[in-house]
Amino acid sequence: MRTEQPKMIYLKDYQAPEYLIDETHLTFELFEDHSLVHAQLVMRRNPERGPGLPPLVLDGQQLELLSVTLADRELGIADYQLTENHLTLQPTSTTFTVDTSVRIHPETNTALEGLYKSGTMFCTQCEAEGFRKITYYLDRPDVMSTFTTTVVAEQHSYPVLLSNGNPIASGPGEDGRHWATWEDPFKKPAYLFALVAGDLWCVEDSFTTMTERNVALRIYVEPENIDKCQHAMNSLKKSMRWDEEVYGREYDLDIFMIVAVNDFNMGAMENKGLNIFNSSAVLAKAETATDAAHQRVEAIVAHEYFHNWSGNRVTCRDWFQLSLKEGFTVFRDSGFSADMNSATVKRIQDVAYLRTHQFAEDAGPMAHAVRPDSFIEISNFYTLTVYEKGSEVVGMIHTLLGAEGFRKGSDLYFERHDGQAVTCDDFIKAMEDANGVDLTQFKRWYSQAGTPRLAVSESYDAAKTYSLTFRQSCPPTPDKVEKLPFVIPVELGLLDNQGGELALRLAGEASAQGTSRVISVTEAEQTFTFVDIAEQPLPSLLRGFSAPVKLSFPYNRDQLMFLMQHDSDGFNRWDAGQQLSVQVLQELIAQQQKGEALVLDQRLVSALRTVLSDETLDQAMVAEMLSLPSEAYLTEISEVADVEAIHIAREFARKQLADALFEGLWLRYQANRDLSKQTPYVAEAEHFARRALQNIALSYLMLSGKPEVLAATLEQFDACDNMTERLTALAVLVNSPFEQQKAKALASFAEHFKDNPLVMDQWFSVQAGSVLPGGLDRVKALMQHPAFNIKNPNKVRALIGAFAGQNLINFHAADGSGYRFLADLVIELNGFNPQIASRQLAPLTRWRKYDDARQALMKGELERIRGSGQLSSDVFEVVSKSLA
Ligand code: B3K
Ligand code: ZN
Repeated sequence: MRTEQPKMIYLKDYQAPEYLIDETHLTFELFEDHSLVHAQLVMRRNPERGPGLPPLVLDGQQLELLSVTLADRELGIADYQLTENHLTLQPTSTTFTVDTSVRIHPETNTALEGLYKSGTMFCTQCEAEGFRKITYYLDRPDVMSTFTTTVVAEQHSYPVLLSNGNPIASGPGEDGRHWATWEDPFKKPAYLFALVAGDLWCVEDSFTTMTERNVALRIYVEPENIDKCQHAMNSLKKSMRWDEEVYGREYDLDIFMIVAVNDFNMGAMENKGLNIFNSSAVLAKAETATDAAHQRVEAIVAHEYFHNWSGNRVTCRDWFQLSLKEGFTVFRDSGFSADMNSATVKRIQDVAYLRTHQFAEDAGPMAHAVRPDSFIEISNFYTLTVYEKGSEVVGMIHTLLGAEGFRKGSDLYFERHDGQAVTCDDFIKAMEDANGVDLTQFKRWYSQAGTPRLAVSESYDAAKTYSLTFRQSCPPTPDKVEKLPFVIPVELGLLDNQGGELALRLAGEASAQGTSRVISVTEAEQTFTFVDIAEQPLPSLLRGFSAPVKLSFPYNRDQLMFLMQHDSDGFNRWDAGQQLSVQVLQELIAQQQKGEALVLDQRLVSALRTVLSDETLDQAMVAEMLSLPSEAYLTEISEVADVEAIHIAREFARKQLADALFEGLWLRYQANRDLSKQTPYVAEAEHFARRALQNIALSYLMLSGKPEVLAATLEQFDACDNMTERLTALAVLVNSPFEQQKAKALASFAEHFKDNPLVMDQWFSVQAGSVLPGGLDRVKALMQHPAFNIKNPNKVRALIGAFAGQNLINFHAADGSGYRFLADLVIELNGFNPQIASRQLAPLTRWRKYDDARQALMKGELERIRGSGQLSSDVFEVVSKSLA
């Protein structure tokens, strides 16, 4: 544990490195009670930093230094300085080599950063600053080197020895050991280094690239998982083809490997040629993974693969530029998923997620710009803002330049910066240069935090002109109070009273330009006037969610119903439904707060009835439209969130809808369940769609409490051939009053899947999410279950993360018991896995949203964490910013 006080690091202090590393030669000797790392670094003075030979300051943490040699001379203790975080040497010439040997302890590394053990295998996670826990190095992304890595380990336990690049040699060693050497010819920063040693099996395939090169593809897993790799392999091949077709990007090494590990702090990691994945992001087959899990595997495999260009070939200069690779790569993987499935549904899901979670982050104490100006612990900045909002920012560039212009820009970016470590400004510059545009004002999206508001008003006059006035503002965030206007691309259309689309001609234009177009709002207040508009139109604004803003327009409910039916933009049809639901739910919340009887506006019922009976609509769209805004979203849009009223109002609406739409839901349910019975499971869009509708229908139907629904649920639970149907049936039972059937289903599920940790994660999550009273006690009891293990991040996320993040009515219990529980847990996690501890803290940082009593309780728990002893820099940063 550190002894130095955590300190803030600023982007403005960036300086190029004093020294560069051209070649890195590593040898790992892996043993059960320690490992040895021998490093040879071929280095030189960075010419950019001018003459002179300043001290060489290598990063290193938790390393036991055994020897250090500089320019072939072994150094004595007086020749170097060693502190908790650094080894400092004095070079005497502009080029030299440094050799070090260190001892490390992967076998006791519970932080899962650096070299560690997951089960019986050795693996690594180096991004962002984990390599310094492996050897002394310049552990920063602008130091790029070639790597040669030799791994030596006992042959029987570790038959497979992997590292980045291509395998070049291997052979037997002494005492039952063996070795393998890998060479990665592409220069890379240390955060992309990877090593794996274990008893692994692999699924093999191959891919022929656009220039007819043959690439070996391998997915390595523990033997019991060998039957769950095919979906990831298919996803990988599709990703490789898509990146060639859509971005012109070809894979570069002879081999591409994925390894699945059970203990992993996040989803996956794009190490060059050797991606390491959380097993939850690789393994999927019908019987054990849901449709959502299949889609997540496809998206993450693609994301990590796409990083080979957006991240590895062109990397970040410093960690403030993280969104350069992450925002862009999320944008790329979203495009891929949209092409593989329903584009509209993908957009709906991404936007719902952004609006619920990223907007909450933007409104909380950890708010930061897409390119932050400062941080204490970079691990805390792998955020929804850097990833999801970063992707929206790239998406706006795409919207402004069009697909062709964007491609010209990305081609120039990759060509100009191949092999370099660059900045977000370099990305923008390539987009500008390739298109001859000026994006200076647009760049404020990278430097200003907070979610912009866009208030729109209209006026129509007899001269057939229709004006829309946009007023933008952005609330203060911890970094800045005053914000300058953003460039906000607004895609819009105008509907006539038949639902047709009007031709759009702005005043001053010679002719109309289509019926859906993008205008750029660049000023604090700006009016756009359309001419030749024969009747008062209804605007459809921010189509496809063309900018990550909170737009308001005074629609009444009838207008929203009209848009739901007629808008040519599928996303806006859904969004009109969401806005209608929000209005209706907010009315119910107000009734509940006033102690009045709850009365549901029947227009919502009739709107959803129309959707439900529309056989022409994509069933996945129907499912999305039937989903009411979540409690988390209703919280996000509240000034002060009334936990109980939100829950009661939403449950009331669900029950009313279930009763009113029973017939339609039942028909849709049965038709799809029949199809599921007749067709074996297929992981494809059309089947995801019908199961999505089948399952949301079932969850409504169960609210009726009718015996035929209970029977149908039990039938589905028992007889289905896939996890999507089984888990939905289980979740429906768990949230139902049928105690006996629930207990029986939970027990049989656990018995059947007790040896499959990923399925048991789902079993934990379903129960953690149960909104019935007594949630905290259930979670505490489940922590005693033999399948639970607090050292495993997936288990913590499945049980505690799901409870605190999604089960709002139970987590926010008025007595503060949920908060106390979470704080205790964070204090415990802080002791062995700071990254996971800091992540789990997020719900407590949202205290501003709640009533005074809850605020006091939440802050009290944050203070308790702050005073609990030695905090990791991760937890320290979040707690201190939350209390500032
Ligand atoms: N680049 C990694 C994230 C690393 C997180 C380190 N704390 C995964 C990804 O975004 O692809
Ligand atoms: Zn990424």
